[in-house]
Amino acid sequence: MPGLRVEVLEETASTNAVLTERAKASAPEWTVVVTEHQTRGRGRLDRTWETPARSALTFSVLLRPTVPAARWPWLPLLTGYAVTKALVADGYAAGVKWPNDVLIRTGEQERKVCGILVERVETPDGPAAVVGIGLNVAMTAEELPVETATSLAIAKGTQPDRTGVLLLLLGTLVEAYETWQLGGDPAAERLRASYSESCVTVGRRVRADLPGGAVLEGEAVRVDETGRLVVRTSDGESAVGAGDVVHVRAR
Ligand code: BT5
Repeated sequence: MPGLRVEVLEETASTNAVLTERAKASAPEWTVVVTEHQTRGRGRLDRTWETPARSALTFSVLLRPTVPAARWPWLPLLTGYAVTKALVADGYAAGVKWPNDVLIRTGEQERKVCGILVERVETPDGPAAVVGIGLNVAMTAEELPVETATSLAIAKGTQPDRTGVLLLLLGTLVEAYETWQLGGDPAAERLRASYSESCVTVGRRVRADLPGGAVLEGEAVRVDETGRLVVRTSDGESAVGAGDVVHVRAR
């Protein structure tokens, strides 16, 4: 188990931004920045991540992967898988929506409980990954920023302990990352299998909005070796890359 260095900030704009600065100043792997109140949380593609003070877990973890560059696209998926594994272990009906939104199922509905933003940062010590995780923990229905969201408290009907959930998430992230990072090809293949099992997108009808306005619609059939989602349409199979997709919606 690596040494975690956890820094807790009362309030900050974005933990990813703070950790990027720490990474450039040579912070070691497994430096973690947590905030009680994130005021300008960042989503992907310039979207925002909104959470009221003390109601969510908003934190970032610094990784310095040594795997070949071609494997880096798996990091966001690995993180989504690790969060899902922790939530399932804690009794939630959680699954990953490709590539890395974590959803909780209640009845017929699937709602987003966690968003992940992984950013590659160039540092004097080589490229690093800033892994940002936002998990809705204590929010009430009124406090949710969008209709498609949920929180652990809403899913369970009781208030979970935020510190306990943080430690659980860090535990599964450490385990999944170290196994993948040290285990070569067999571990990469095992991650693909485990990720695919926890991925609620595979087997569903999806619509991917591609850059430039093109739309791909069909059945998501698998996740390939590079982490892309393979979609079968009447024209055959196409692989959709994590960077290309704005939205994949299950029908
Ligand atoms: C994400 O983006 O889901 C990545 C969110 C990453 C947030 C973490 S918090 C710690 C770290 N520091 C940061 O600054 N960021 C990271 P995306 O897939 O683009 O989803 C953003 C969309 O999710 C928004 O446009 C809203 O529709 C929705 N959204 C915003 N806040 C939400 C919330 N609390 N729960 C569920 N959905 C939310």
